[in-house]
Formats: sequence, C-alpha cells, structure tokens
Amino acid sequence: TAKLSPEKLLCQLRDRVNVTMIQGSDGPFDTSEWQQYLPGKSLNETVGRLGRCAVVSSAGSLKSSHLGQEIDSHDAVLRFNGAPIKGFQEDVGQKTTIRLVNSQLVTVEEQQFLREALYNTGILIVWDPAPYHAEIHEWYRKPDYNFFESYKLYRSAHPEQPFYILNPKMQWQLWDILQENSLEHIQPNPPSSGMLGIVIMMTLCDEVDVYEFLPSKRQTDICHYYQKFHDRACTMGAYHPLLFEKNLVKHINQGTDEDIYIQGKVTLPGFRNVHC
Ligand code: NCC
Repeated sequence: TAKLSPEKLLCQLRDRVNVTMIQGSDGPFDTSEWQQYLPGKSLNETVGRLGRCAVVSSAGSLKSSHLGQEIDSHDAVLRFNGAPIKGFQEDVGQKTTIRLVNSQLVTVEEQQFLREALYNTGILIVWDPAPYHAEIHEWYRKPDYNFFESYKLYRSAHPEQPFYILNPKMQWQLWDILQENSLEHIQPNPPSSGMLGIVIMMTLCDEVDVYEFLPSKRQTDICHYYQKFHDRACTMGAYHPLLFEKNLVKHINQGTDEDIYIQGKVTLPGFRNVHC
C-alpha cells in the first residue's frame, strides 16, 4: 500500500532522516559538565566505514533458526535492548558491534543496566520517545523517561565504552515518512527500536541484512527468542507503529521473498549506495 516506488522511498529516507547523536555543541548539552560525559568522537569516527552489516531483531522466531554463523559473518552486528547472546549463539551469533537501547531500560531497569555485563560490549546508543518534533531543549526538560542520570552513572563506570544519545529529531523524521506512505492514520508514537536500528545501520554500512524483523516461516506468538512470554503485539505492534514499519521495510527489500520465508532475512542498501 506504499505510495512511493521503492527507489523514491529510499531517497526520502536518505535525504530526510538525519541520523545524528547528541554532541557537546548541541543546545542544553553545551555545558562543561556534559562535555565530560558525551563521547569525544562521532559515531562515524568510532565505527569507521562498514561493509556488510546485520541487524538482529529480538523476535521469538529467531529461536532454532541456526542463523548464528551467518549473522557473525557480517562486519558489524546491531542488537536491541537486553537481547542476550550467551546460550543463544547458535541462533543469534556472538558478535555485538552496536546495542541500541530504549530510555525505559536505562531508567526503570537502571540497576540491571548498570550491573549486567551484557551491556559492556560494543557501542551503546540510547533513544527516548521524545514529544513529536520537540526542540532539544524542550525534550531535555521533559524526556519520556529521565535517563540522563543513569547515563552519567554508566559513563563514569565505563568511560572507555562509546555510549551515544540519539538525537530525537531522527525518530520523528522517520515517523513522518511512515505516515506519508501509509493509507491509515498512524498513532503519533515513535518507531520501534527495530526500525530505528535499521535506519542507523543504513547510514553506516554499504549493505544491511535484517533478521526476523519480517517474520519467517518460524513466526510465533513468543515475544522474544530469550523468553517464554507470549504476546502477538510484539510482532504486530501496539504502542509502536510496527505493522507500518514492516510494510515499509518489505517495500524496500532488495532480497527475495524466499529469503524472508526461510531466513527471516531482508536486504537493504546502505544510503551510500542509494543514488537519487
Ligand atoms: O521487545 P524489544 O522492543 O526489545 O525488541 C526489539 C525490536 O525487535 C523487533 N521485534 C521484537 C519482537 C518481535 N516479536 N518482533 C519484532 O519485530 C522490534 O522492532 C523491536 O523494536 C523497543 O522497541 O524498544 C521494544 O522494547 C521493549 C522493552 O522496553 C525492552 O525489551 C527492554 O526491556 C518493549 N516492551 C515493553 O515495554 C514491555 C517493546 O514494546 C518495544
């Protein structure tokens, strides 16, 4: 049901979604206190130029997928929130280059976030469901979850680990494109971590393989590959516009329907390889 051709949609994503991390020169973060906490290097400088990348959703359908080796064959792997590796290598691999976490996890589960070794590998990026197109100052005063203090605590404990804060403008620029390409009215809730991670990797990599975002033949009501919890909303969406995200990703997929069915795999071009 998308209105634009896949090529035009890729161009819109490339040109209108600004993937940037909060920097020391940005608005309320331009204080000497924040300079100590924000990473000195940009994300681009930290990761360098990446070739083939993998994005691993947390879906239950990854269970028994045996995709681990294939996932690890990529130059970089992005994972979400508390998705574990230990005990699941066979299905999800063991490489973690970037872990994208939501601000709820950094706040509510603060103790766990600060304690669990899982978070100490790779580059961390946190995002917060800021109000629709809010200015950074406004968001800073009223984030959805006040994760700033936990962020500072984590940075003090792990000063060498790169840890970025996603500029919240990005998620609404992306949401606008989702809305424009859907026939229905979408609730103004931000895209899921999954969709944000896909677009982040499209800015960093030549090519992006996404696993079990579009469900394979293993599709299940089990929410996560690492838990026994059942909920259809995990795959179809409730708060996040997941169904619309998945339609859009299906539309720009450059791989085959068989890849989706067998491996739950979608292949997207990096923005460097999108010519408008
Ligand atoms: O579940 P979550 O997402 O951590 O999953 C990461 C991304 O994987 C994709 N996914 C997941 C499960 C599934 N069956 N199908 C999928 O396609 C989605 O793209 C999803 O974004 C989030 O997006 O941040 C979310 O986070 C959790 C939770 O906060 C974290 O896991 C931390 O504990 C949210 N769950 C709850 O709040 C209960 C979830 O709604 C969204």
